[in-house]
Formats: sequence, structure tokens, C-alpha cells
Amino acid sequence: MLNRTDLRGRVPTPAQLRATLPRAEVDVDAALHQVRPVVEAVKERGVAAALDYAERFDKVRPASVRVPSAELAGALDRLDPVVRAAIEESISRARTVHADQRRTEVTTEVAEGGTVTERWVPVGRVGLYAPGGLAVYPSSVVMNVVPAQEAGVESLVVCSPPQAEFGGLPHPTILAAARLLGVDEVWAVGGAQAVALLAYGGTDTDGAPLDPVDMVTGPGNIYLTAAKRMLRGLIGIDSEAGPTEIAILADETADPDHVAADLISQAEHDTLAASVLVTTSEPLADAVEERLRHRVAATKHTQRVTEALSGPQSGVVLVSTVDDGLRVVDAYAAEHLEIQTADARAVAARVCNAGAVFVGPYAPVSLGDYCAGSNHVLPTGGFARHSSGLSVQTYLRGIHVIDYSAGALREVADKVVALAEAEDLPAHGEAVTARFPEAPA
Ligand code: HSO
Ligand code: ZN
Repeated sequence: MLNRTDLRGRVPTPAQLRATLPRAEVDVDAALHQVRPVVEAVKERGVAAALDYAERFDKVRPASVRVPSAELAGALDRLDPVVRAAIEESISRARTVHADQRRTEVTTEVAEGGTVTERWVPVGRVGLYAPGGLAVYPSSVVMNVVPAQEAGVESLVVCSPPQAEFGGLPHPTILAAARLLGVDEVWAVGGAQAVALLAYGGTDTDGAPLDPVDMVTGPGNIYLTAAKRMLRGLIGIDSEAGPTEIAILADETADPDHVAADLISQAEHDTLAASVLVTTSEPLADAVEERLRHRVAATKHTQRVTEALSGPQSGVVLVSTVDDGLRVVDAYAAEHLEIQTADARAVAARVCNAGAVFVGPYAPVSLGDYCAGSNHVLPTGGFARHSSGLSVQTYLRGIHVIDYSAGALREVADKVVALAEAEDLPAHGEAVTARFPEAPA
């Protein structure tokens, strides 16, 4: 079912590896031309345009963009108590982890009387996107809202597409999750029109203002991603989210049935999802294939999983040693990386590129998807080489505060003047010497 690449006995360079390893091509730029008219229409006509697109794409026209708070309360009342308890557990673990990520202000005394302080200030207003349609993920509401709240973001709006089945409201589990998180502003708007409305703001059908946000985060389909790319600058965005990925670095000590179950778990998301096994053991690879046959036939979304696993983005990579395996997974830079080898902790400590690393036999990715306490909005498509998943830091800005006394400025005045002259910007130097007329530099 999985394509095989045999890299035993040779270790390509990281650049060669990146070209060889299986990966889905997602052409966000190609979606830009479809998204541009949507963004422009919402910019010009606001809510009326967003609702027209809802009618066209979501097959329903919500009565208003903002979901009435009685609907949030009602959705929570009707939520299955078992699901409610699970969401509460997920929230509480995520809060514990993200609360520890808060940054403390640091003041550095650079010279006597001269300090630089880095102040951490939360983004003022944030829009958090939760997809609808095929993927209804209340867990993603948790993973966006918790870090924003722990960062101290004062104003939050959760956005999710209106569903025809629910009378133009977002999916009730999304509404219930928002309510459990203490979010009272939820908008029924999805896709590119959601990003545009969040960026430009508008006036709701009842005349109430829908205030624009400073930043939009959260996963979505290619059109949402294209709209985020287009509006970046006017708004801040998180890392672009593509189809989900799992890579597993395993040796002969791994349990093939668990490896197969984990590969399937992420393949279940999307026919474009990537499941990649990197292993030093051919017998393990064979045993995983065998387990996959059983499990894929028995799982609920057989069709989707089969397509994802047999697609060019998924596969098995055979390597000679765990060290070579580490080179491969670093070059791949997976969204999720499991280490199922002997001494997994030591191997995991050497990983440089991954959205999140899952260590040893009892840390499957699905634990991280819901209840590890870690965040599940992670960089895909190799973005883990340069980007991080959502955290408290995503929603903070570090502001440098410069506080110098006359003496501290005087001490460094000649250096400022010298640099200003070297750059042919003498007025920069004059801004300093103007303060010390008695002692021209
Ligand atoms: N694995 C997905 C997140 C998710 N899984 C949501 C289940 N629900 C991307 O990290
Ligand atoms: Zn998942």
C-alpha cells in the first residue's frame, strides 16, 4: 500500500532528500485568483457579500453573522456529557501547558543608566478560525482559543462556516466548545469571506458592528489559506496549514500494529494527508504493511485512508541506521514526528525539524491532537524548518523599551555619530549632539 524508497547505504544531502521524499504539492498561489474577487467583494460590500457567498458555498444564508449568545448556551446544554467532559479535560490540560509559556519582561542594563526592556504585549483582537464541512473540529477551537487567552488577548472572535443542517449556525459542537472556553463572540462565516470580514470588519444584519481583528489564526482549506496569504500585512497570520502529516522514525523494537494504527490515524483526515514511515528495519516495514491491510479494511473511513496511504505523499523510507533516519526526518520536517526506537528519548532530543515530537510507544499523535496539553495547530509542508506551532508566543509581541539617562547617552554619543556618518545620515548624529551643545562630538 505504501510506496517504498530505499536509502540504505547512501545518505543524500538535505537538499537532495527534500527533493526525493514524498510530499503533497499544494499550490496556494493558484487559489489566489479565485479568492481575490471574494476578498474584494467583502471589502466593498461587507456582510451582504459574505452572506451571498455563504448562500453560494455553504448553501445557507444565516440570519446574522454573529451567533446569538442563547444559541451558544443552548448548544452547550444539548452537548453529550461524555463529549463535554472530554473537551473540558482537553481545555484544562492545554491551559496548564500554555500558562507556562507566558513570557516575563526582561530588563537589561546595557550601560550605567541605560536599559533596554523587552515588554510582551498581547495582540489586541484576534479571529480564530474553526473549519466546518468535512472537518468539524471542536478540538481546534480549544487549540486556538487557549493560547490566545493565556497570552492575554482581550478580544476574541471564533469564526466557523454556517451549516445548512443547523439553520445557518456553525456546527453545535463548535458553539458548545466556544461557550466552554468562555468565548461569547462567534461568527457564522467561513472560507475566504471569513478572513476578509475579519480583516475589514462590517455591520451585521441587525446594524451591530463587527469589529475588524488584528490577526487571524487557525487551519482551513486552500481557499482560506490563500485569503490569509492575500491579507497578510493588514492582519497577522499563523503558519499556513496544509494537509496533515505524520512521520514515524522506527526501528525493530517498534510494535508494527501501533505504527500502522498511527499512520492510519492521520490519513483519516484527508485524501491528501501524508503518512511516512522511516525505518531501519525491513521486517518492521513488512509487518506494518500487513497490519495496515487489516486495519484499513476495518476502519470507518477506509476509502479516504486508502487514498491517503497509497498517494505519492505517503510511503516507507528504508535507512541503514537511526542516525540516517534522523537526517531523513530532519529534511522532511514533519508536522508530527513519532520516535518509536530503542532509547527514544535520546533520539527525540536530537530532532531539529518537526512541528511536534512524540516520544516512545505511548505518545501517539492522536494524544497530542486532543489531550496531551500540547498544541495541535502545527506547521505542515516542511514549514517546521522555520516555523512553530501555535503557542502563547504566537499572540504576543515583544516591544523594546529604551530608557537612557543623559550620562548613558553621552557615553555612546561618538559611536552613534560615527555610524551615522558612515551611513551618510548626519542628521541622525545631530539628533544626539543637539542634546550636548557644550561638548560637540
Ligand atoms: N491532526 C490534526 C488535528 C486534529 N486531529 C483535529 C483531530 N482533530 C492536525 O494536527
Ligand atoms: Zn488528527
